[in-house]
Amino acid sequence: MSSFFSALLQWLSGLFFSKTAEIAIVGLQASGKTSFVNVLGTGQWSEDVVPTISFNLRKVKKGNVTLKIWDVAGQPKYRSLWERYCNGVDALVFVVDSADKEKFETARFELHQLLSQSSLLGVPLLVLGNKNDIDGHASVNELIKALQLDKITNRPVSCYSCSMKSQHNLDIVLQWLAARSH
Ligand SMILES: Nc1nc2c(ncn2[C@@H]2O[C@H](COP(=O)(O)OP(=O)(O)OP(=O)(O)O)[C@@H](O)[C@H]2O)c(=O)[nH]1
Ligand SMILES: [Mg+2]
Repeated sequence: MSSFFSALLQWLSGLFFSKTAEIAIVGLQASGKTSFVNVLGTGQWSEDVVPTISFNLRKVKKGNVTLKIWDVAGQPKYRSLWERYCNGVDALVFVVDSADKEKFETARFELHQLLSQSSLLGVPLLVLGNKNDIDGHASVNELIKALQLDKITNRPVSCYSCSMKSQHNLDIVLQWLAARSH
């Protein structure tokens, strides 16, 4: 009976009290990080996006969940900033252009470099293989292998194939992010 009441209380509090998740989005330049935040915020795809300088902070409200999102620039000169913006977040999102296989090795290096920071120990990781609307894109299994995601053992890791352009799989991505809220 007590578990029934605690489940009921949890359900009611979900209805009336808002929850927040703080998320940092990183990844190489042109992988689609800002496009992702734009699609989440507006529900609309737009080609009209410029390379990020340093970072953008955006708040996106979905139901009773507010996502506070650090959209960090991916060009090489900004990558040393990633750890600073990832510090203290509820989840890390690493976006990869799954159609640009030549960049996988650099993406793998930068991802593992970031995760080796002791300040980020245990923070859940979501890897998004973006641009799956493009022919020849890598599958989830190919991404797991190329980015050596199976070697990450010190945190929960998920990987989805998606497209900001066609909005494919964004519903499960949003569910994953909302589940990090508290
Ligand atoms: N085909 C396709 N193109 C996409 C998709 N998502 C983003 N793009 C394009 O990829 C390019 C880069 O997108 P951005 O969102 O600016 O990439 P970013 O990761 O924020 O780049 P930086 O801010 O430089 O780190 C743009 O021309 C987008 O229109 C997608 O799902 N499919
Ligand atoms: Mg950007």
